[in-house]
Amino acid sequence: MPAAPSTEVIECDILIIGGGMSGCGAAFEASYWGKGLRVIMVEKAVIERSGATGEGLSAINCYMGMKWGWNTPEDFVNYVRNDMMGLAREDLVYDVGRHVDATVHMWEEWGLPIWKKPDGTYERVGRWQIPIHGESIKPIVAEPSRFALGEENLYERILVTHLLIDERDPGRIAGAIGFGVRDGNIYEFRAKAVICTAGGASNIFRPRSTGEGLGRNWYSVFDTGSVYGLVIPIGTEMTQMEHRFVPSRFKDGYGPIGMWFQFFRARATNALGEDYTVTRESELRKYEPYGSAVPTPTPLRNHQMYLDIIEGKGPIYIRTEEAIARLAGGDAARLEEVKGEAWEDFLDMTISQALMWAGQNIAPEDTPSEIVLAEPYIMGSHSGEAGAWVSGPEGLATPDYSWGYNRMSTINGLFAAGDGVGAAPHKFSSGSFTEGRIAAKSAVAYVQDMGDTPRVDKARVDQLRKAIWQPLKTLEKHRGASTSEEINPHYLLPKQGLVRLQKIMDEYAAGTSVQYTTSEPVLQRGLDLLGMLREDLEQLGARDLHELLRCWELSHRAWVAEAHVRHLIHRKETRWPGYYYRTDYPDLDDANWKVFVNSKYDPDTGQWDTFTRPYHQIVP
Ligand code: SFD
Ligand code: AMP
Repeated sequence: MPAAPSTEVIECDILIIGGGMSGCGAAFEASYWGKGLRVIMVEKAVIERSGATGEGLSAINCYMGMKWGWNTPEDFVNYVRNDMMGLAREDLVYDVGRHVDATVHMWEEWGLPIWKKPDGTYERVGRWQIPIHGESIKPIVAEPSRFALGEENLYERILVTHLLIDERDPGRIAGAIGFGVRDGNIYEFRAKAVICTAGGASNIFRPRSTGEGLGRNWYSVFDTGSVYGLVIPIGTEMTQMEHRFVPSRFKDGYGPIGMWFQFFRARATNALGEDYTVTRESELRKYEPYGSAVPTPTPLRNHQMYLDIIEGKGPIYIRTEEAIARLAGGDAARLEEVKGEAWEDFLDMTISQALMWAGQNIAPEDTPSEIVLAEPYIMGSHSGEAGAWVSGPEGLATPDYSWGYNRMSTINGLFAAGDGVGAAPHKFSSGSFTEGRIAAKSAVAYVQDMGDTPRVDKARVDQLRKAIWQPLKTLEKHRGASTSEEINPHYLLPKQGLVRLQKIMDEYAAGTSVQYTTSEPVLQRGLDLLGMLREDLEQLGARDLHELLRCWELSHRAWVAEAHVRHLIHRKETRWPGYYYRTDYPDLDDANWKVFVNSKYDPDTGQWDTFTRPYHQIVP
């Protein structure tokens, strides 16, 4: 390990951070519109298998089907608004809805196999979802983006640790800094515009899978909250950071349930054989007008299952055997086909679930499978809406939702997409790629319109270079103070810090061990403990570059956790039962809280400001 890393400086016009779904969309579009501009992408892994879709997908969950008259963007806004229990940025959601089909058609041209009916129309899983043979969705989507950028503009295996601001204007972006996870060099990127697409956050909360199961989550373990952990520290305004997604999933393998409920039309029943969506129907009336929405909003579906579980009526089983028998209709050949589709769903997307079936002797045509509510995830692209507060599209955004370029954050020149954009959920893979395209087109316009070039502050860069490397030095300095590298009075290894963060979040911020409940005093105590953890993170130690990566991922996760807790404290109601419950404010309160909760961290004072912004209904 070198005692001090060497630094490479890279100058560009547009810097894309993260080569996942939205990053690939941004690269493709920026390269198209930005002829003559230098567009660079930096990714901590290798884009053909990085991010949430690296493990494959079995469906595209955001598709309007406008060419077949299935849905309009207006329908989509109505669906998303209800699923979020009334709160979404309708300008942003509409914008994704009106453009997303074009993305899906382009992916099909690139070779993505979409399931088709004999008449050539796409098969459908549900109203918005279409099935795909999607194990290779990521390489199919990444390759054209790699090609569009040009090999010399793709910097892989570099973890971005911090954003850089203009030395004359703290409200303006100037680039980013990080280190090579293989070569150990520091990379300083100087850019006129930055598009942050570094993914949502898993492992903020103690997962249900601990010990021997650690590392098995629903959302990608490689999504470490960097999209938030990068933008919050420079003072970007955030929205809905209290929101989380608690997915209902096949137990332990984390297999998604959407295909089973919608395509196979399976029921879920409790130990008494009851279907909670039937027996708990009246519970929905407490949450009108959202309780009557079709489909029932995701948190309320969770809430119905939750009530069965806390009343001791579990386990909950998804009745795969019933659904397969019904679809096969007694035809042996059809049975084989349906069994194949059932296994493919998981082999395409969550192989661990197929392994779980094999390991537990589960044949889905014979045996039902247990489902549970998983630990919370902080994200902005699935059924969660945490992220940056961004400017909306011209002609759709109200004046208070618009301050310039579409998808630009409150920091000039800093754009976001995918999990990074708040209050605009249900984008999934296709919508995230689409939002990357939208952000990139605006970033090109921003760069073309801009006057003088931002300048990075050299003193700040020097300070960051030292800080980035510090965990390696800390460990080296104190190595030998005990007989085990893992137990040392002077440093904390990143895994130890992660476990501590997860314990705090689980117990104080409504994780699984407290059945998703919390209250103001509990959250305040959690915030105190997070403050102490933050202090101790200064003493992180790393034995090698891999652990250095883990240190900085943990730092990003800690920012996400703090923002989440501060937002939870601010919103004094229970808007999303089934995601979390404020025991001190157990009801949904539309009269006072049908507003966005926003926050801003002040890098000069270290203080946070949390406040509200109005919700506007833009689409009837
Ligand atoms: O069934 C840094 N998703 C599903 N989407 C669908 O359309 N259909 C499905 O079937 C989906 N399902 C599903 C999904 C995800 C997962 C994990 C499973 C199942 C098991 C959701 C989508 O995948 C998701 O919405 C999008 O991928 C979000 O896109 P984006 O761009 O916001 O995030 P990303 O793709 O994870 O990319 C992030 C990239 O950033 C890199 N990165 N690079 C440099 N420096 C740093 N500090 C970085 N931090 C992160 C990452 O490596 C990555 O490349 S189902 O459950 O609904
Ligand atoms: P999941 O597999 O849970 O990630 O869900 C995939 C897609 O199906 C998402 O768009 C979900 O919102 C949707 N979905 C899952 N379960 C249901 C359900 N019971 N009713 C309606 N939509 C659902």
